[in-house]
Amino acid sequence: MADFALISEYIINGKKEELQKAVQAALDENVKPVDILNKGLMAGMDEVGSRFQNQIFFIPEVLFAARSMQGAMNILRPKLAETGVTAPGKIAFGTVQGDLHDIGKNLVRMMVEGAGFEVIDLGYDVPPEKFVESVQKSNVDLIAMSALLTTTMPAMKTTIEALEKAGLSDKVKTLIGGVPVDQEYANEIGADGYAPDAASATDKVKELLGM
Ligand code: B1M
Repeated sequence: MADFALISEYIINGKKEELQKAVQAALDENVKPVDILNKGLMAGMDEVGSRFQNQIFFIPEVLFAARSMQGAMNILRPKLAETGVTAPGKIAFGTVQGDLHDIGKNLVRMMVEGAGFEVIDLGYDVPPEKFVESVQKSNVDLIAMSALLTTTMPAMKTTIEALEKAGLSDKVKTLIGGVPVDQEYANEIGADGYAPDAASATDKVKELLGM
């Protein structure tokens, strides 16, 4: 009998090796991969998000949890694919053009990936055309942009304009985040959403993709 509560505990406490063993043991017992994902891993990540929002957890705890989640997903992903379970959406992440800060973007990406979404990481200093290309070639559902500098915030607007120019505005949602931006700025540049931190970014992604 799979111990989903234990799997969740390992995520919450960032115990990557123990988690991988528990996930493998559950698979060996023929537990459905989708149940391991939803009842064990996701439940754990939801708790991590909630503790982060309530300031019980801070960045290091979230990073450990996210790394554990990634380790578990490396084992689980092929099994999920075999059983026809697909990710609920594809998100392209990038720190906008001119900006080299990627720690926050990586944290947000790990949390969103932990929530079961397929992610493409375009890296940092990402020009608008690379975001556009990710929609055209990889069919992403949401563009997630990060900026840490007041001087690079305008690149978010330029990216949204580039998506509009390419006729992709109806096809893809946009989410922005990072210290210098806020909801007001998101409204000003026509972004579909803004999130202040990694946990709320995951909730916002779900909301924007209609979940
Ligand atoms: Co830079 N830097 N930096 N820096 N740096 C800041 C941002 C700064 C505030 C420091 C300061 O002056 N007090 C300042 C910006 C001032 C401003 O524009 N108003 C600054 C500056 C000026 C610079 C340089 C210009 C310095 C220079 O060379 N003169 C230069 C610029 C380089 C460039 O980008 N072109 C520079 C360089 C660097 C390093 C390369 C040395 C390094 C980055 C390394 C890296 O990322 N790989 C660096 C760092 C580390 C910082 C600080 C110290 C920390 C940033 C960080 O990683 N925070 C930062 C000061 C600070 O914030 N205390 C600073 C931790 C991270 C987890 O938080 O990124 O905020 P954060 O992400 C949060 C939220 O913002 C949000 O969720 C995350 C997790 O909760 N979030 C999103 C982020 N992206 C999101 C996306 C979303 C949703 C939420 O949806 C898509």
